[in-house]
Amino acid sequence: MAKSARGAKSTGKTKSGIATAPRKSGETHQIASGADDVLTTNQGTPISDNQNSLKAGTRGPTLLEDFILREKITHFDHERIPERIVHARGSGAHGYFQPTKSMRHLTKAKFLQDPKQKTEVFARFSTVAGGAGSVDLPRDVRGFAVKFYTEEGNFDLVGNNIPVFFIQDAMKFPDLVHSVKMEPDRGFPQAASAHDTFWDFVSLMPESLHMVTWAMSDRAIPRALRFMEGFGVHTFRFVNDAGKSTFVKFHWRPKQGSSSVIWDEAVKISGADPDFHRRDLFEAIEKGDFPEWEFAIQAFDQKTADKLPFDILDPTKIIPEEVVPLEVIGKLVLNRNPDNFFAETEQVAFHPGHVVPGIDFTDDPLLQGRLFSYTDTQLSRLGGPNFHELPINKPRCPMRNFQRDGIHRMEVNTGRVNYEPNTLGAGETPRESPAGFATFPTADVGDKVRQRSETFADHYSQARMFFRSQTVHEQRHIIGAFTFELGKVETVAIRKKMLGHLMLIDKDLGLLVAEKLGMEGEAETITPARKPIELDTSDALSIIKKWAPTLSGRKVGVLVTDGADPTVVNALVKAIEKEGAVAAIVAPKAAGATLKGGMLLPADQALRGAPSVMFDHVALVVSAEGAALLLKQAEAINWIRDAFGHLKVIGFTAEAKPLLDKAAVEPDAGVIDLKAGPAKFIATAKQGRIWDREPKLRD
Ligand code: HDE
Repeated sequence: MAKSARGAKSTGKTKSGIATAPRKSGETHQIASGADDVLTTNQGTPISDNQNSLKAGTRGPTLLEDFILREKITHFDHERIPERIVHARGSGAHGYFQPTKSMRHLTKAKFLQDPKQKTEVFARFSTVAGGAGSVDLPRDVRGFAVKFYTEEGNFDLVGNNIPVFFIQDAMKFPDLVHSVKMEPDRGFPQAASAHDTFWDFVSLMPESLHMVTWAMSDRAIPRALRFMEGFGVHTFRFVNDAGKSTFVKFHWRPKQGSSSVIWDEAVKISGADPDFHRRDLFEAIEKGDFPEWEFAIQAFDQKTADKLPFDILDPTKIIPEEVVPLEVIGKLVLNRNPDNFFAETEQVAFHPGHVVPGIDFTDDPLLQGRLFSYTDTQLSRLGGPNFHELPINKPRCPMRNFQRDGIHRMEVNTGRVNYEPNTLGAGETPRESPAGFATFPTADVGDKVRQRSETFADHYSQARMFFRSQTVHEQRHIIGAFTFELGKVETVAIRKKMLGHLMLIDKDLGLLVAEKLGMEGEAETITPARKPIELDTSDALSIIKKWAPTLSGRKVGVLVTDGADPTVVNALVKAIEKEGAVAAIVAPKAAGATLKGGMLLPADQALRGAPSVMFDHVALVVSAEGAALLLKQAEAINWIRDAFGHLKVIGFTAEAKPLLDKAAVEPDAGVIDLKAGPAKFIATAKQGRIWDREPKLRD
């Protein structure tokens, strides 16, 4: 049962006996502590009293002389560093990358040559708008950043879970971020785009509409970090040994499949478990259920680029998979949790400019701006130019150059020579190498201008393609999200302008949102800079269309009361675990439930602390007396009502019927009697949510 997952925490072994990957990074900086060790100051001076400060008399003033107290308090005062200006809240994990085939024909990057070679990685997932202490499930884009510690230096793929971006030019980034963050006078809302300043900005920047439509979709409320796709967003280049360049777009595809939660669920999860995503990632790795992604590329040449109706340098556009197919070239496995959240997840410094020979940039104006920003931000965030020496950021290959000194320098360089070229370094002095990174030479040079290319001017066609590629259920969610967000906007003129944009994306989308806002006929007429064109829809853009039936990695909450039938509980739990899912026992009391026959079944969670939003599906295995007690508890009725409202499969025993009735559960294909065993419950749950239930519950 799920309990064993908890028991595995400190052993390094999982319930299935799988050992998590051995500790590797930063070993030289780790301090092992034993019971016999003496407490010391940071200078190593043994401490005899860690309870009392030095005072003039037991009731007298504390003395300035107390260097132990001052050292301790000074350190404490500075235990926080400025959080990231964006992507402040994140969760990370270690793992490895392995190519599935050699990519020698396209790139000379050494870590992509040999399918037998594993490269150590650290990945960090994040929300964008909220602060470091905000919740995991706001409606937001998620960062998906991976640091590859390759033998030729670190390669950082600093992407998102949405394949396009809000803006086309780095010049607009501070404006975008200011508009979405808390409003500067009032300091709210935290981690939310549903406010006037964001929608004011969006309504004036039609280039953001494609990404905004993605952000209003279920992609922005993922079920878990493990269930997200990732994208490099910009067009990059691969360069091979012969110096030939090929354009590439990078993709991460979760082996676990993609899934999201429902907005009402997200709202409730934020209260029930603000760390929902962080906990999920940590627990999955801790129990040996290692998340895995396929690494895929879309590779294409200039000829293909020229045929596309968009500019490949425009980061607000995708290249549909149906036009340039994805080629899987490797896999990413996350198999070790950080030892220390601060040292690793907080101090890791990603940078799209961290590339290795064989990978190069394009002139995407957003990417070009990013190449400046990421080093600059670390100077204030990590306090100086030596952040590359922190264990989590340090290349695993040798790092040699003549950069010296600066705040927090850890390396103790020796010798007289700190310049190049030199003759005095005698044999110990690093030199340039022809195999080193060389920028791919491009010929295009133009006038010095501040202008947007004409080829960036269509802002509606791909937003339309995205909306029309969704299932009706997903479209309903997008309409609901726009209605919710614009409903929070107080300035009516902004709403009207947004409705005008939505009409251009898709007339039905605009009309339905207007109707739900009670603003029929109020859309402002907007003349697009370029008339949208009709594009083929793409099934790859829908999460539901790609659903592969599975329960693997999911969590089923089983509500059990005193007197419940142990045969039903055991059969159900066994069947759930056989699918690679977790069965979490939820009981009215934290200690557990005493089953028929007298055996105590320990609870994984007490009902009060585990609302049904924390599970993918639920089951009720209760006795008649147990049900009678639960009938009087709002938590129990909400548990069931929410599970039904969130379109989950609900398994039940006959005794639970009064509870289902009180929770207004109507029989449908997802409400399943467990009398005949768990098979039907499992088969239905593998299909995912009961989407057909939704129109009956919310418009
Ligand atoms: Fe970032 N971004 N960004 N960004 N970004 C940062 O760097 C920036 C953009 C992304 O887990 C910052 O170290 C500019 C696109 C991720 O540590 C900062 C522009 C994409 C993370 C910064 C962009 C991203 C960041 C804040 C427009 C997807 C978190 C702290 C020109 C392809 C990485 C830091 C982590 C973080 C700047 C646009 C992804 C301020 C100027 C597009 C995943 O440097």
